Amino acid sequence: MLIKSSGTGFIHPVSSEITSRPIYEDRRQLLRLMAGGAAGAALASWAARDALAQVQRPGKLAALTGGKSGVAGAVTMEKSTDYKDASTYNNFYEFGTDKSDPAKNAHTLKTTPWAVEIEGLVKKPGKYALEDLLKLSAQEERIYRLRCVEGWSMVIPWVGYSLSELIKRVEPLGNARYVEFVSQADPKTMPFVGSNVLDWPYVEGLRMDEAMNPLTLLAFGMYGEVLPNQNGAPVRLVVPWKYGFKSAKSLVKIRFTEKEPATAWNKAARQEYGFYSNVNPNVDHPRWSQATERRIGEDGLFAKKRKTLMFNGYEAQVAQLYTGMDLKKNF
Ligand SMILES: Nc1nc2c(c(=O)[nH]1)N[C@H]1C(S)=C(S)[C@@H](COP(=O)(O)O)O[C@H]1N2
Ligand SMILES: [Mo]
Repeated sequence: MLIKSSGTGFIHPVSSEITSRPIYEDRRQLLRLMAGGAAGAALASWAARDALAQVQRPGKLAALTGGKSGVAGAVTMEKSTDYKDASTYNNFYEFGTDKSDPAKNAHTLKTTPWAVEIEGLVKKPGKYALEDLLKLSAQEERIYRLRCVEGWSMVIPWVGYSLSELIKRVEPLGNARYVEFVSQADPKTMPFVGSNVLDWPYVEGLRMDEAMNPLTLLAFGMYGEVLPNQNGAPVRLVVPWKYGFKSAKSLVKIRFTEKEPATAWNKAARQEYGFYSNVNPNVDHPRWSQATERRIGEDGLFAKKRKTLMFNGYEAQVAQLYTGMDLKKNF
């Protein structure tokens, strides 16, 4: 997430000048920029992703059927991002910090056998095998926008069920106020675990009422298939009204706590990544604006930006969770 522009001005050209040109023009311009050494990390990573997508398309994964969701706001009418883009432009720092790294490296992740440990302030703690988690509730398809704090977004048809189904089943105690989510951190299969980019394992957290909101999804699949490793197989969280980093991948632990969990990005840069991390176009990231976003894959490299919506467009469903809170302070 710590991207910096090259400062040459090439990253922010006047969009009206280029969006009408065919894609190959964009690509030629990109190659020229790269040859001249002027392109920033973001552009180089885009090119690497693009090359990768052509040589190494992930094969068809096992089908995972989910009926249409009845949860309010759970299906957007917006066009879904191409599978190719959603599975090759990723943030999964355990496998590298470049957007194309997870698709290249995550094949080493061993997703069977898999279990999720439920612990902390809960009546029914224990190790829950993936097979049992899969069967715990009916799978649904949820078409969610995912907005990354870096300024890009995607629309992805996820398959899973509301996390609340699992929470109800394990019966949290009365003093459980937060839920902590812990990702797998295995240095043998995850080449960047042990690097100093983050404090491993990757940890995220939600307040109990946020975790219980029906939109909060425990996801096992996307595009009707099981999750590809780079998207967080075999089970991850998707919290659509928050920045993408709240949606922890490859979960191995769910812990119920009384105190607000210390989360990985908050520990890495407290002033940049708050605990709540609701998508809020009115609160700038200290190093860049959050007012607009680029939809991945839609309009080519130098796309015209979209206006970012409050709570990523899920205001009607979640705004009441934050009544009386100052969301500029609790960012
Ligand atoms: N374990 C783990 N989970 C993670 C991350 C990560 O680096 N490690 N990156 C987060 C960030 S910053 C984003 S934007 C989303 C990206 O999800 P996607 O690759 O499926 O689009 O995953 C989130 N979950
Ligand atoms: Mo992100």
